[in-house]
Amino acid sequence: MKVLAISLMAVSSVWASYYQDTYPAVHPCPGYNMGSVSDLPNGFTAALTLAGKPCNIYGNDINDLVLTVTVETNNKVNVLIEDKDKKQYQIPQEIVTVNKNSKLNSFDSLKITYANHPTAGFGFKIMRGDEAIFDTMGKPIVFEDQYLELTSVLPKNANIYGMGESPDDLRRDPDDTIKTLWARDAANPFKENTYGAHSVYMENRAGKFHGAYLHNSHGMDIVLRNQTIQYRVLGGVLDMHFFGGPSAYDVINSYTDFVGRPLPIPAAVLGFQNCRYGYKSIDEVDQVIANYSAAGIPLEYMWIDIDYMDRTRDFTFDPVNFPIEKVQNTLKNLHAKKQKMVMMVDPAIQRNSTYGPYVRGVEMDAFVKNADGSIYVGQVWPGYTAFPDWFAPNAEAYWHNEMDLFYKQIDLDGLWIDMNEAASFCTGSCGTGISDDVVPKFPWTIDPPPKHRPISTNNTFLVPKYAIHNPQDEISDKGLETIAVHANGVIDYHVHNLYGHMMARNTRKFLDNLRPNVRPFLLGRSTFAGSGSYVSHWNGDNNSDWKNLHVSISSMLDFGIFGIPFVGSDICGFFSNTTEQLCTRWIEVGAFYPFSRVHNAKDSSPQELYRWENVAESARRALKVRYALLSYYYTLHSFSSVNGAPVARPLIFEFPADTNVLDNYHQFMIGEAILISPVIYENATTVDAYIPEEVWYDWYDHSSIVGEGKNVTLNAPLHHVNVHIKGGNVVPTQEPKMSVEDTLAGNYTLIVALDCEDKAKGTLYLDDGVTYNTTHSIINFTSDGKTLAASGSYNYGDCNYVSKVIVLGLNDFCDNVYSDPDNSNKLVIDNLSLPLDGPWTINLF
Ligand code: MIG
Repeated sequence: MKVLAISLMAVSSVWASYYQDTYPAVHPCPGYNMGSVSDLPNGFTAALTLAGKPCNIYGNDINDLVLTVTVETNNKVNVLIEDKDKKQYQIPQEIVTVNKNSKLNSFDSLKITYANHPTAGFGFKIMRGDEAIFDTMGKPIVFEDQYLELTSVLPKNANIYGMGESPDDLRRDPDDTIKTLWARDAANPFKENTYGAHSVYMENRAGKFHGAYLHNSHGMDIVLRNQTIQYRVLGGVLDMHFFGGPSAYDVINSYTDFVGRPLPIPAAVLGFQNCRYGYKSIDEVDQVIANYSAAGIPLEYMWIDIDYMDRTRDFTFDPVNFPIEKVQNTLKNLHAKKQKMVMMVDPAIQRNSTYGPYVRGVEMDAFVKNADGSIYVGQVWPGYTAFPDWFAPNAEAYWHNEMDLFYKQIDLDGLWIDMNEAASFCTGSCGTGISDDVVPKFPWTIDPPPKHRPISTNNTFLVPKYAIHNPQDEISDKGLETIAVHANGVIDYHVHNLYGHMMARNTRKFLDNLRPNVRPFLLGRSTFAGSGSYVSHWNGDNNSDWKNLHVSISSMLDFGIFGIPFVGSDICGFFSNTTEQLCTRWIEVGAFYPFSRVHNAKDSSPQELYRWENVAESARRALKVRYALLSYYYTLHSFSSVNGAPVARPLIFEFPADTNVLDNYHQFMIGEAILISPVIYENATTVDAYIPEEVWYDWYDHSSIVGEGKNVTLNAPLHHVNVHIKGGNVVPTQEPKMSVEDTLAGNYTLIVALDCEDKAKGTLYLDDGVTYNTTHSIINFTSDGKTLAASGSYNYGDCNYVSKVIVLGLNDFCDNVYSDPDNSNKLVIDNLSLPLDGPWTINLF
């Protein structure tokens, strides 16, 4: 490792934009001066001292800081700036378990340079070769108790991805982006903050990627403007981690190596799933299940929302509409057909002196408190509610016991945790002072709607001086109040963004204890960095409109960056009434989301896929493609859990040097082989699809297109979604059946899609699809256009075989044939029985 101090010319820092309204043109804060440097085994440390008069812009400047730089592997650098007294809140390792001992080593190497700038104090640059990928020189660091600021210059028109959760264009607008990280129960607020908090971004610079992650749980804005990226954080410390590329996958590999790898998924969750909020009875649920079968649409998981609950209370069953015996019967019937069931559980526990989960929570001291030690009482579906405090010593025992009692009633195949921002409908502890016996009548509504309380301006933990761009009157609105107290004495202000993550972690642990060695299925709404190790995710309450269909693609791709690759949006849209055409096109996209589930809001008209013949037809067709590719999806997810690589990928990840795809999110790829070019505009019957330079083969008729790095108009009549296979890949496919299990039990057809050099390769990962620690096989297929060979590790005894090989692109046509509608370059070899338990090589002709 080389650490090198560089001398700097004075750089005048001209501040515009956000300072214009409230601050003078020159930054008001002095920055910090770095003292002498001491070497550490993998880096160095130095004192930082406030370089001038405190500016106290949004808090109190902290005079003495400690800088610790660690080069953990040559491609990962950590710059930690913390207060010398360590009073600022830092995320404990037992909440977000970061890996401080990375073994990754093989990527672009990074170095750090630093200096004391004459007018702005300490600054540093993260260097990749001669290029600074992060550069704070001349931008004073601000470090106050309730405000941190860190600024780096960016190139003009920078290509920044990530930072959320926020429905937005995939590439964040470099001139006008404020990403607010503050978990919020908000339905499809375009560009604003919603459920999760992920302060990681990636940049594509001249074809190479790098990434940066701020490990901090506080509310923050990350601002892209004036060729800078600026972090404005409501507290904690500056704990920055930089990841070299050069590929997008290298960055995500390093990032998920640090915060946690995506959890391995059971294979069944790759099947299609149906949900809605508002099923009136278990009989209606039974009817929906039957209707799917009758329509010939595969249904792997049926979901039940809070409707099953007795007066929307957790862990209970409505005795009239969802009696437990009937629900158990539905589950039994589902299992008989290799189908499964998931139900929802919310964190909020009804406050009611006769309700067991509340009484036990009080006894075990497991709820979030007010400052005076009384229980914090908000409002959610069942009326006044308490909230499990995941910091409480007994929280785990409490929650696991309640979950255990619940699972003794119904032995579910998956669990859905919602409202864990944690959402609450009133601001503050609005039930405090009302007796535990007062239980609002069901259905409980906020009537009259609560008036907003007068905003307290003197408590800066309620109203911090720096107002993050959380579009509510107060940051406490819609959730726990920021001055609510956790068991360790920490107020929610510091840990708000961790609530969903902690609930997920705790719930996952329960599921692991319940069925040791079985991969759980857990879906969570509010997530934080590293949550992918515990939960999968859906993108929450979208709307049934075309823009939301489009944004569902970027939201899915964002979560690939966040390390939660098993993700999808509510197909056909949650709020408002979908239309036949929208739903038809939406399932053509949603069939390819890693997590493919229809979901609908309570008051919206029904949209199960069999409701319209056009929707049903598109569903059958698109899901056939998905099911043919189940083993391909499963292979991708298995690698994801090892190296973080997203399953759904933007084109820019696969073609990082192609500037035409920097902004592209109307198409996406599944792995490196499958390109989806869907219709996302109303009434369109063609798609302007960008076809990167490579040969591509149409999924359905195997005709080829030699991509020229241009848009091509593809036909897309109502039931057709364009799917292409990229030359250079061997794709394992199977005959689609009505269940995942039956599909995966079939023999394989290998599609050998040759590239212009007549080469192709691919991988098939095999295991039992259910347990951890299972033996597995990783089989690599390679072709040179003349032979096809299988080799790899064969520990999972699979008795299936490859029964068919389809070779595409046999003749050397790349240079002179634009397309090959007649399939003259295709060869089909049938009636094979090539094993999957050992290597082989065949001649193709
Ligand atoms: O505020 O349980 O995002 O999927 O259907 C609504 C009812 C509460 C929000 C979830 C949505 C779910 C709904 N929930």
